[in-house]
Amino acid sequence: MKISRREFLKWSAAAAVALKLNFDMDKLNTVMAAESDPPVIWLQGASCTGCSISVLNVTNPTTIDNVLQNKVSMKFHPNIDTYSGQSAMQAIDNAASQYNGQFILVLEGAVHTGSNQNYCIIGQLDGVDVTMYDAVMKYGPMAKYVVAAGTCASFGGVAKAGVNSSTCSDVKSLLNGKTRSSVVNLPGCPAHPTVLVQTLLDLILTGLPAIDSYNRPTKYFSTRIHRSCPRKETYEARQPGVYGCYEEIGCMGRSCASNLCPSSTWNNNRGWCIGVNHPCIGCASPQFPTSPLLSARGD
Ligand code: FSX
Ligand code: SF4
Repeated sequence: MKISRREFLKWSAAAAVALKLNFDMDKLNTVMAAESDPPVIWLQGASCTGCSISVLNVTNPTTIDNVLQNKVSMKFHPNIDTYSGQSAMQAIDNAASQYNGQFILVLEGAVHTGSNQNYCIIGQLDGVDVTMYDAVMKYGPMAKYVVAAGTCASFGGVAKAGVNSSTCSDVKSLLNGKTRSSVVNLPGCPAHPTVLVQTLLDLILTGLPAIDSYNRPTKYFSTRIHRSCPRKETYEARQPGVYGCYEEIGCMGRSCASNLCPSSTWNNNRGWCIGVNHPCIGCASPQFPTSPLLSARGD
């Protein structure tokens, strides 16, 4: 049987995964994704890595193996790359230089600004510490598109909550006026996997999507959850865990915009917060985390 080089590489990657072999995803993607497409560099700052976990679990529009093998040329991702230390930082720097003005920079997590930005050092390049702030300010202006993945990167989120003693900032405030196009905010704690992957594909295939005043794609953030919630007009629940509408106990569905939560839901369409009998905590809101539920618990 005759197979193409592309098929051979796909089978090799699948076999390597099955056998738990260590293979260089960067080199593989360099070959398999279209070289003319904008590659992706993904960096993590003040986050819990939840947005990366979310994207690794994507099922719609396709699964992560197909994304990484055929759709997106991922030049660097902290959790799936085999690089570490100097070679990781060098890989990021090389990719940014090689694809200057062409790559998509995905930033996950908020960015520490105080104490010389030293609360978040992401690595060393030639013996010099590189902070997340340094990386954002260096690579942000070089990128064709900048995507803020998750509420922390979009609005500060959990990382910036309360008195913000670690001086976290959202991405857009730091890069204001310094990027080649508007920062695209994809809030959600974590960001929805379909929103993340489809937005990357939209950027690659058609360019910047329509965005609202919070820089969110209107395609995913035009509707508040309450508007399409199936619990409207149902029994008013007095506590989580029982079926009903949670308005009386602080549901944030009236103020939180997220088209996919009530429709596509989460976990391969298995469920969503209200669907499993918990009020919406507004995790995609610019004000998150300020849910009355969280305050009531003293968080
Ligand atoms: Fe924040 Fe995300 Fe919440 Fe965690 O990118 S949006 S804490 S799920 O990982 O940064
Ligand atoms: Fe609205 Fe929340 Fe009640 Fe759903 S559970 S109808 S989002 S208040």
